[in-house]
Amino acid sequence: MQHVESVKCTEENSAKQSPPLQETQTRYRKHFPPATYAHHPNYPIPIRDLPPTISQLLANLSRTTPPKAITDKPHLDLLYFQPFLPSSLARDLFRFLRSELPFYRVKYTIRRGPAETSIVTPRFTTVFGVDDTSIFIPDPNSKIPDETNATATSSLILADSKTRIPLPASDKKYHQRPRPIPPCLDLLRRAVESSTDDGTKYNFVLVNYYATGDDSITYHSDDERFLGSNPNIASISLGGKRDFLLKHKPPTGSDADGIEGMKPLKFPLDSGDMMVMRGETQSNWLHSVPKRKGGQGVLGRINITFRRAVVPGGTNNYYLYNVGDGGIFRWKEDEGRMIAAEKPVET
Ligand SMILES: O=C(O)CCC(=O)C(=O)O
Repeated sequence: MQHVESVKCTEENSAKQSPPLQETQTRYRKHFPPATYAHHPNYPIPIRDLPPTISQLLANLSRTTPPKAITDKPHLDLLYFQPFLPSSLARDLFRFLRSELPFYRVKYTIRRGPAETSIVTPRFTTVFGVDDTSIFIPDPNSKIPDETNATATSSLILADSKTRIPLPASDKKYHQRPRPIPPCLDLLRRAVESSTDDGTKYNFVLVNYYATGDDSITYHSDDERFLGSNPNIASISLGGKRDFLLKHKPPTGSDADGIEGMKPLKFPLDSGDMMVMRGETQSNWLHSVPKRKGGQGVLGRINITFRRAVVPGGTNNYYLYNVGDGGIFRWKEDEGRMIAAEKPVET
């Protein structure tokens, strides 16, 4: 979705952050020793596979605390996993994804009356996936031996999901080339799908990185038609704790009773928590992660949402607002910040 951000924010935001120096490259390498990478022509960089220390835990998640259903407000249907991932796994996954994913600081313009306003998204973003009308399938003509995860990803091509006929290069359905969900996020997708057990199959992963407490997302709802009606959205938090606010949309007519004057709900989402927004939540509620002074904002926070887009409009929207047309940013461990990188950064 295009979130029209309330505050114009610049890339200096990312450079301004001054967390204490985290760890050196060497210590990071030692923690996550050399591994395999997923390659794909539509990826800007190869994307590292999860080290076995993380993937084994993810594949064998056992639930100690049952999720809490929150349905005590009009049209609200939340499932709150507190936590979804144990804290050490959440910490390792946070450090891994921040270091290994390509991020963007997307710029776009909006028209307000006669004036064009330029917006810089006040957080880093990235996205993978394709809507229901297409599917990634192994290229039948691929010469690459299909032995490892890495080569399996590199031979994926887009096809029509009904006929499984490959989309020709000339196809104009997508404005940007969709990227298959890399194995490191696909394992998480599967863990989410089996934990929620509601039959939802997600085809998109959107990742936000809030570098400091100055990064945010304004009130919005993910109520676009391209998600179908009453979409489920599963949202995982990693890293610094940040408040997640929900408020009801302005009531209409007879609906006002019990809604007017209702205070926003506040969930201080911690590393490893998962909030699943279900049913009528998107069509009736707005959510946000406001800027935050002090607290854990300085630690950085990753948010991962799993969604299911049903038509190509969803794919075009997600790549436009989460990849855009600028260069990539990569986490630089020894500087403790994201840096603009035209070429892959050695880690
Ligand atoms: O960071 C979060 O918890 C919320 C993210 C969100 O609302 C979105 O990506 O639409």
